[in-house]
Amino acid sequence: MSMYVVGHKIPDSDSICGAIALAYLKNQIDEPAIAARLGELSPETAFILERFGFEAPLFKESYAGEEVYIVDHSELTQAPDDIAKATIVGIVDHHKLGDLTTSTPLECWIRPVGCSNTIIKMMYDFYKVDIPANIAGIMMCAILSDTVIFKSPTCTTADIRCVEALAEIAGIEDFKALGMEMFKVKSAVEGTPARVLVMRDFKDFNMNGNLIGIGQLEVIDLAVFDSIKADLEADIKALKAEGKRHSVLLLLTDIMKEGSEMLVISDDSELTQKAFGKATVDGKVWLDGVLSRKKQVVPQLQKAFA
Ligand SMILES: [Mn+2]
Repeated sequence: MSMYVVGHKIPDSDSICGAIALAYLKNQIDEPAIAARLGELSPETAFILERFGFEAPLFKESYAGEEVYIVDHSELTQAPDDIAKATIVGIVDHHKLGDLTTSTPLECWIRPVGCSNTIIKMMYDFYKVDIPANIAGIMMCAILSDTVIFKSPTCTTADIRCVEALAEIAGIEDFKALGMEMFKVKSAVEGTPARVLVMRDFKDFNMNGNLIGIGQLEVIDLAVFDSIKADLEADIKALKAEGKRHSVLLLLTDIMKEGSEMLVISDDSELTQKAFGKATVDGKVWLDGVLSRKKQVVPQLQKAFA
């Protein structure tokens, strides 16, 4: 029986490239594996797969009765809906430990680094398996994406060394230029419906019983949002009204200015004051230096809900 290797809902490049890279490694060590995904590819991920000649992993939402290797998350809200009916055989992740539990022993590769693919590279080294050039390419791009080309406070020396090694294997001389190309693809938001943008990189978190949805759009210039910001604000308001969320937050991240404007709809009008020491004015707040949802937004919100 093959295991399925799958990243989180609304997959990002780390989840997709990680599933492909880890499934390949598992097959090389005689543990049959199939890369899968829980959603559509983002334009950035489509660009990466096209650049290195990969098809999208298998789209599969149901895993009841299957063996599953979890990539890039450990939160129930981000996992397959029927994960409780599956056997989790392993987790590779670089987020805070979530609430997924298992009934059987599993392998865990969890490290506080900038990207799951950095850990997957450690797994290749551990098993002494050579990384093919095209797989090295997608792993490298996933790390450049997650670490915002090394600018994110989540980036570690291990991530940088890893990108350098993978770039050599992939035969990419100027990996920073390729990283900028990726972020240019990410910045092309005009003409895309507001809901698609809000949900493009969206994660739900359970914070002390409150459901908090946090989206993020990383661009090279916030001016791309000038003509559509009102639509985005209206859409997160609609999204909150449709569901059971306490708050819907959308981070508009400027990777060059290195900060984020957060659009806020919340049951608690003091939320950003409590979490970040800055009041929300007219549904918005500028958070200087904030690039990382996992390190600079989620923990601060968790504390506000504690
Ligand atoms: Mn990741």
